[in-house]
This record gives sequence, structure tokens and C-alpha cells, in this order.
Amino acid sequence: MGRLIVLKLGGSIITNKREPFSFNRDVVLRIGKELKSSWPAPLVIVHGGGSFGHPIAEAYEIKKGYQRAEQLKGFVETVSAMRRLNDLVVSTLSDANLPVIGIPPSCTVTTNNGDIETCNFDPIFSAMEIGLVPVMYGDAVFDRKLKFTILSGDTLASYIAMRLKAKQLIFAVDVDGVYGFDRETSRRFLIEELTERVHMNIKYEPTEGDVTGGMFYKVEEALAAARHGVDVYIINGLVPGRIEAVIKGQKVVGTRVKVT
Ligand code: IP8
Repeated sequence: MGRLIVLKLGGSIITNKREPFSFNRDVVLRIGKELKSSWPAPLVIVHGGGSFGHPIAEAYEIKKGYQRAEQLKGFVETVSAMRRLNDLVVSTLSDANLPVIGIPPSCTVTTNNGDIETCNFDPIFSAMEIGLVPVMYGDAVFDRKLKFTILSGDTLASYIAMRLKAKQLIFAVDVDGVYGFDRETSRRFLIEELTERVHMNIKYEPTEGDVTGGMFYKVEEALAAARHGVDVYIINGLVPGRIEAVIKGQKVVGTRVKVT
């Protein structure tokens, strides 16, 4: 799959994280049009939970796994909120004429203590074989040890990119990339090339309302894929043209994640 592109659409760009269940249709439609015009095939899209998945998962502590019976309601509600979000993403991308199909991770992926243990690639391959673009997402999933947990879209996107030997893994987020802090000038600056050594020296800000850990864990997943030879970028998906440009191999404002 040397041409495969895996695109992770952050929950912060496809939803308004401050308002529960608010979907950013305009952003997803514009991204759909960019994808249609750059037409990267084969393509797998993975999206985050944003204001659909995270608040419920946080309220019921789903990531920690099964501790008390009341959490079952939260587990089921997280799964169904994410299905609703996926339906919205899929129908909007399809309005942009992209041939997309939603594939729910709660039915195709299981984890063991949070790490992906099984992933049924059959529906993913079958979809791609007939020209469909699978659209997966961060989800509440069954876990061998914890009984259930939260699988982040970043982990899933990186896993798919590694297993299918993707050419590119693109994380589209709501900032220009990963920022460093210069102590001498007290200024933040965009890191254009992020290596393991740079990663170890960054002081990441905690991300509120995000049960899967924000930028630090995104970079961990990005580095894991880069170690497998995948070209990894973290770019701003809210700025028109950047996703299209990076897919076309043009230079864009953003962070390229590399192993030295
Ligand atoms: O937003 C987590 O996925 P992410 C999804 O990619 C849920 O971290 C259900 C909270």
C-alpha cells in the first residue's frame, strides 16, 4: 500500500469543542472538496471525538475501564454519540462527492489494556478495493483486560498507517503544528521538524476536556508511525488549502515528524 494516505481529522476541527454535539459542517465540507480535487487514492480517514465523544467518556470514566455498573450506560452512549458524529462526517463528505463509508471501530477493533489487540481489516480492504474511502474514528471499544476503554483516533490512524505501510499520515488539527518555547525570548515558535530528541524537550500544555491526552500523545503516535517509515505531518486543518497542499507534496506551514 505504498501510496496510501491516512488522514486524521481532529475533533477540534470537525466539532466545536466548547459546545456539546456541535458539528462543524462547513469545515468538513470544505475538506471534502479539497480531498476531491487532490484525489488521493487509496485513502483512509479517521476522525476524533470532539464535543460528541469526549464529554460522555469523561463523565463516565470510560477510558479507565469497567469499575461499576452505571458506566455501562456511558459506554453505550459514547458508542452511539460517535456513530452519530460519524454519520454526519460521512454524509457531509459524500455531499462533496467523495465516495465514503463509515466503519465503526467499536465493531472492528478490540484492545488489551488500551493497546490495539485485534483489528478486522476485511471491511477496510473490501471498501478500498471497490473505490470507497473508509471513514473510521476514535471510539469506545471492548478491551480484554479493562472490559472497555477509549481508543483514540490518533492511535487508530497511526496503527492503520503502520500496518498498511502508508505513504503519508496527516494529522489535521486546529493549530499550525507543534510549538516550542524559546526561554531567551519568551516566545512560542512553530517546530517545523520534530524529532524524538525535540519531543523529549517540549513542555506540552495539558488539554482540557480531552480524555485521550492532547498533543503529547498525538506526537507519540506520530513518532511511532515515522519509525515505520511513514511520512508524518501535523498541520492546521482549519486553514483552507493546507490539507490539499500536503497531499500534493507541496511545502506547507506545519510540523513534519521525523526520526533522526
Ligand atoms: O478524539 C477519542 O478519539 P480522539 C474518541 O481522536 C472518544 O482522541 C470516544 C472520546
